[in-house]
Amino acid sequence: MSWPIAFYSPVATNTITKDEEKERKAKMSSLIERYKDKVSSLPMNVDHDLCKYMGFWHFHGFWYHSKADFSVEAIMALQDHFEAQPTDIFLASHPKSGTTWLKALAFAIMNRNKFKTRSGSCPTHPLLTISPHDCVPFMESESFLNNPSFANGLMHTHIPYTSLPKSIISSDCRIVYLCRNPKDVLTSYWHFLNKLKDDGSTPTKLDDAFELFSRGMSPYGSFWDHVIGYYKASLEQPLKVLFLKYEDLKKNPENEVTKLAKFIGNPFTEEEEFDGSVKKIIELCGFENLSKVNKDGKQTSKVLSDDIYFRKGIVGDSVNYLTNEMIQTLDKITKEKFDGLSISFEA
Ligand code: PAP
Repeated sequence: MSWPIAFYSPVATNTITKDEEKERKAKMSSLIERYKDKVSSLPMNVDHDLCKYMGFWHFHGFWYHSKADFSVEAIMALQDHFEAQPTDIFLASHPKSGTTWLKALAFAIMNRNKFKTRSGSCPTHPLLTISPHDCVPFMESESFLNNPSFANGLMHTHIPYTSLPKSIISSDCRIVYLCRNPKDVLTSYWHFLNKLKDDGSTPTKLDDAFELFSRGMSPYGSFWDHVIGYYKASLEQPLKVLFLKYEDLKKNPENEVTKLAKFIGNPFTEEEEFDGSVKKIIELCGFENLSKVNKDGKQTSKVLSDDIYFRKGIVGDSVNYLTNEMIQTLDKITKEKFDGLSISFEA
């Protein structure tokens, strides 16, 4: 890229500094200007600040108080300039599919030898004090900041598979995709949206969130098409793309975490399997632990308050919110979209 790609070091910061915010805004303004013509030619939904790019809906311009920069302009810039390294690991997901959990697990697996103690959890482990979002950089946003280099090659993206920068597809880097039941994704997203509206603006009605979600008008586009892109890639290139499910992680964490460690090139040794290392990582990254860390009142994430990423962390909570009609509609879309693919959800 024309500016250095540098990532956060896993160090807690209470908030974005004024200089960082200024720098972020300046870079985003220049991106918005650079891609103005390209963006203006895209189909738009003005009511929801969305535009359709390469088959998926995305926010454009400054989104949400200008703090979160994951807009279509950022994707275009990454497509033009991002250079993946063969050793990179990209964690990918549709928003609200368990990103925070996957970030914590991959970070804990990759860095486990740095924070090893004989007796169990290491008191200086970053995940005991800071957000998984500050341990694993978000490509669409943090590639545009000059932060201390954190070059362990672990990143996260919400970009659909077919819109990824070409170097990610063509290099030997690996991708781990996490998918979740769409009914729980919608439920989680609706709560998230309304938590974001802490400025007193009118809450989004569930009916409206459902309507948009079922039409594929979510940030990063249709949930189903997003999943299909990565799922098909995982079938075509199983050594490059690992496809995981939130529900499987909940049901059989040891199996899934072992699979994840092997795929990202950090398999557990026989000794580790025997001495409980896998269990310790699962415990460290569990909802109970992470939400406690992030509920102690301090904001560690540079983008949003950490609390917003932790709600219930369970499977099937959607039944408590969605109407029968909504459930039937979403089940029908899922059945039609995933027809012929082995993607299914119990709940
Ligand atoms: P993001 O895509 O915006 O980063 P993401 O982490 O994918 O968000 O979604 C948040 C969901 O993951 C929340 O689900 P819920 O609303 O249904 O409760 C959140 O509670 C859940 N979550 C966060 N951390 C964990 C974890 N360690 N284990 C299980 N679920 C988790």
